[in-house]
Amino acid sequence: MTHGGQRSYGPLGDVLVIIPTYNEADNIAPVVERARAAVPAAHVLVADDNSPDGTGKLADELAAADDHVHVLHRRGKEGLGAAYLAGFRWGLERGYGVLVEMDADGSHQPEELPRLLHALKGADLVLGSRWVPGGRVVNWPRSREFLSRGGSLYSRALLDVPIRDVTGGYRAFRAETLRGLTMDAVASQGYCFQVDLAHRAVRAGYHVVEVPITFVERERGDSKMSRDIVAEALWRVTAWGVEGRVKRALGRRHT
Ligand SMILES: Nc1nc2c(ncn2[C@@H]2O[C@H](COP(=O)(O)OP(=O)(O)OP(=O)(O)O)[C@@H](O)[C@H]2O)c(=O)[nH]1
Ligand SMILES: [Mg+2]
Repeated sequence: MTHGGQRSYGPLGDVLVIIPTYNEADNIAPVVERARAAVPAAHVLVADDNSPDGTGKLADELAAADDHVHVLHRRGKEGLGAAYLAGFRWGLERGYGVLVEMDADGSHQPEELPRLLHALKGADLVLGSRWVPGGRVVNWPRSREFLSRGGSLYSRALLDVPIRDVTGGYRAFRAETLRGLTMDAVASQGYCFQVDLAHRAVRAGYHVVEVPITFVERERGDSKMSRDIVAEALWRVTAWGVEGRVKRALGRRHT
């Protein structure tokens, strides 16, 4: 998607990869190591919600051994959205130029990060996308693929956003893009946090680019996907869609 034709973009600046964790003890060390190897200059911030399985302590050990690794300890499980908002704040306060969202479970392959960062040189926001040509999903049951594709289609139609993979969570934001989105009002927690941010970015006129990724289903640890998360996404997306339509209809009558 392009807004405003030719635009010049400034240099990217320092990169912070934010990895939210809740009970990812088996995954945290490998994913941090892979991220550090894929983009050696990047810093990593683990945003842990006081995981009962000791993920936070393991992250502390990684941070003690590597000055590019940091840990944000949060009080308890408050959802993916809240963990990312806290991580973004942490990174913006410290002057990072790029903030990356990456799951801990290996679904978002750190080796693909250089491609996302390359695309960000000419964009405000880059989305790793399963549903553009070249994108794919490995080891997903039909039911999960149906839910994800359906969720993206529904959001795309209702919110009128020209994005194929609206629910994905492998993303690279320029710091200015995050600063330009009014985040105080973001209340979404699960997937719809991702829909919410993409929707806000498109509405604000940012140049959003989708880059194909190969998404690999988690091999270790438990999914935090739940019926509640799907339900939240469904009602919030529907409410945003209806609100947008009502506003546009009223706007037309007044002009
Ligand atoms: N800090 C924090 N991290 C969370 C929370 N919920 C999920 N996460 C992390 O967010 C990432 C995505 O969660 P997953 O459980 O993999 O959810 P998912 O990818 O939708 O589900 P699967 O496809 O089944 O893996 C993982 O790194 C989780 O550890 C939370 O409440 N707080
Ligand atoms: Mg996952």
